Amino acid sequence: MAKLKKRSDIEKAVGKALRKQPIVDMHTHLYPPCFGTPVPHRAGKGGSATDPAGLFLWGLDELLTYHYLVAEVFRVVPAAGEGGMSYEQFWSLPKTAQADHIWKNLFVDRTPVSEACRGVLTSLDLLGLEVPKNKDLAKLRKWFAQQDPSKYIDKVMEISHVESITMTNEVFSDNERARWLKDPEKLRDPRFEAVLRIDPILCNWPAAAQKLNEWGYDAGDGKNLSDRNVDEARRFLAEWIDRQKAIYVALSLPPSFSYPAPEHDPVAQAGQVALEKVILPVCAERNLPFAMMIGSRRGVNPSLRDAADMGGLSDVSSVARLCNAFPQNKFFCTMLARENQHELAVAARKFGNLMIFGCWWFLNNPCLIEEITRMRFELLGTSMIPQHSDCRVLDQLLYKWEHSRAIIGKVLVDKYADVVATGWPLATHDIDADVNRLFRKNFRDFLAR
Ligand code: FIX
Ligand code: ZN
Repeated sequence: MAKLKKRSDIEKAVGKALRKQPIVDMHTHLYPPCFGTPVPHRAGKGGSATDPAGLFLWGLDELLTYHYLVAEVFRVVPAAGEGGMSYEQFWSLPKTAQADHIWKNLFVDRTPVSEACRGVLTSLDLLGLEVPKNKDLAKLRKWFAQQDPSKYIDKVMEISHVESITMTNEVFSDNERARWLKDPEKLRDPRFEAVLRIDPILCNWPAAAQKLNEWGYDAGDGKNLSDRNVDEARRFLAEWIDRQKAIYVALSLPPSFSYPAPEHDPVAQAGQVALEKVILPVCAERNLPFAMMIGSRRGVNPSLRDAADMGGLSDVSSVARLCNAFPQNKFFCTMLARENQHELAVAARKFGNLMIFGCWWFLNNPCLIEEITRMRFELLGTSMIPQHSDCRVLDQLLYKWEHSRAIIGKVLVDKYADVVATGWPLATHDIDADVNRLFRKNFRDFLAR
């Protein structure tokens, strides 16, 4: 097998490997059409019937009203005062009018240089669609309205090279829960895998316990967990893992999350009991990883709804203590603060049961993906999962993976060039194997371990 010596040959081999590598996207908020289509695309014509609370989001208007762009439009059109648009006014508009407002203010009146704006343009470009000279959306809307939703999913997955989409299935969302209770078999789509999302169990046990009691599990008073309450909460988790066929269990946590929980905080104390006696034992028994996404400060500006949150510095030592105290458990972890990334990568060097993943949310920007990926390669080699998409709208798979793939490829080329400079023999199949690890195998192996 020929060895690669010149940088240009390495670049070609990395480019080729990336172009043919199928991706398993380990964290998204995407759903297939069987979870309901909120817009009347092809209703009654082979497409799913319209369902206002449906969870399958796709197409131009969803792309333009992504919460990243909602936050950006309120920076340039103030929520109060002359020439502004209040939050209430914005949210009362139909989706197409919200999209028109965002399009006008972020794409027509200004140059769309932010990553979220650029993302819309990349997605349209990859679909072969031209942004009309007069920037009128009518033609584009017509094109999207002609798509068959299920075939369109195939098309987006093919262009983005995504072979499997991992959902986030929120059992504490009434909307989603009702769908699962109705007929779980009707919610299976081989292109999508489920993840049981359980934030309130750890973050707000009193509220979670109240819900569990309403749903027929004896979860107790929300303060203390008796043996019976623990058994019942375990039963709840196990039943939902089965119902969803979940491949892991996940939640997001505020920057203040600490393990052990602070003594003066009874809610955090109860959460810790739920973690130690319910979540981790069930995950261990089922051999499912527990994913912690740490650092989201929720509802900083509630009027922005999904765009209301920001981030903060988290405590990596708590993650290390959990990995140490529960060696029989497997942990996925990502953190939202740039300042946490180095310490988290160092923690992953200490614990084989910790798999770090992705450049989450406000880190999913080219300059930060590059910095974080480079640092991870240097500390962990290829034993990590460099990216997930966090898409909420199907078509975002196109841009999120296109942008990340290019950056990960660029960093890989640098790392290979450094190794080759020492005389190390590097072959194309080594590159193919590494790329496979990064985009698919590390995730699958960790699940199977
Ligand atoms: O908690 C999460 O999974 C976050 O990724 C989301 O809640 C967040 O709103 C998001 O879309 C980030 O990209
Ligand atoms: Zn997410």
